Amino acid sequence: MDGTAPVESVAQHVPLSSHGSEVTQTDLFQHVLEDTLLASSLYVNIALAGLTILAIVFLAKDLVDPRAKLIVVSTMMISVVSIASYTGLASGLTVSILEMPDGHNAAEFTTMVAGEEVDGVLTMWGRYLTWALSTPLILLSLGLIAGTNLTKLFTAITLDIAMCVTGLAAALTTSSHGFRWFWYAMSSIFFLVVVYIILVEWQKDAEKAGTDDIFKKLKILTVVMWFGYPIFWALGVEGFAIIESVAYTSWGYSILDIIAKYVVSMLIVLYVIDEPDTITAGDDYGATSEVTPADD
Ligand code: RET
Repeated sequence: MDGTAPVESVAQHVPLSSHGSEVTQTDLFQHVLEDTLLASSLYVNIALAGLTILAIVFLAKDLVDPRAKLIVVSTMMISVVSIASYTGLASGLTVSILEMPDGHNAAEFTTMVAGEEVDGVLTMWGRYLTWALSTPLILLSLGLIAGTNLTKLFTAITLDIAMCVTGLAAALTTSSHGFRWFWYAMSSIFFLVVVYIILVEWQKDAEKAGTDDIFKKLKILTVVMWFGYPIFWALGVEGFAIIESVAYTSWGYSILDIIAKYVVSMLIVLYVIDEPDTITAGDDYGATSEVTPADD
């Protein structure tokens, strides 16, 4: 009436591809669900994370020592984060169709979504986001088992978070091919420092603490599996697009997750539930006042 355009007509629907079609969260949810191989790589992990939580609660219910409990709680939280992470991916919340920049091997790739061909590839960026929460918990458990100090624990955990966030940036950068790999290189440098801390510093700490028998196993499993993630990133559609199927890459990550999270978690908990002297610290461990907290 007064001559101004109705607000609703302004940029309400932003086309996500150059074909002008709009990809909704529902479309992405359906897209994932209809690809049985892709969907199973996610749902299997939701189930395994749930089973791991139940197994840990059952195995650790009689623990007494607060330090042993801290290790177990930290280990259990890895699977708690994992359930949320995979639910985000399966529901379409944390996945997007992204167009890769010029010069990228997948720059011309298209994806069939809701019966339409859309420019871009399916990026499961929620993985990288939630690794920033799950991997620090893995390191907290490993660092405590190794009996390391706060400085080394803090350094490993902050660099690990930096590794995940810069990995997320690598996956989400669509402006420039070069910058994707610049992020990747930055993330890899952080990763190598974390690997050094685990292999060298924590190994020495574990020998002093008398936990090197279990730490050796955990260290090898962790480092070998963790190297798989940047390799899959580089091989998949976000990297060199040598593996063109998003479902194969997703299964790759899922298998690494099964070993790096659930298998490692069970090994940690089975060691800790015996409450060996090497990991216990007494009732007043971590007390926040002069008074020894009550045993629950
Ligand atoms: C990225 C890409 C950029 C370079 C590097 C990476 C490393 C990722 C790692 C992930 C580990 C994840 C785990 C998840 C468990 O929940 C981000 C793939 C170095 C090491 C253990």
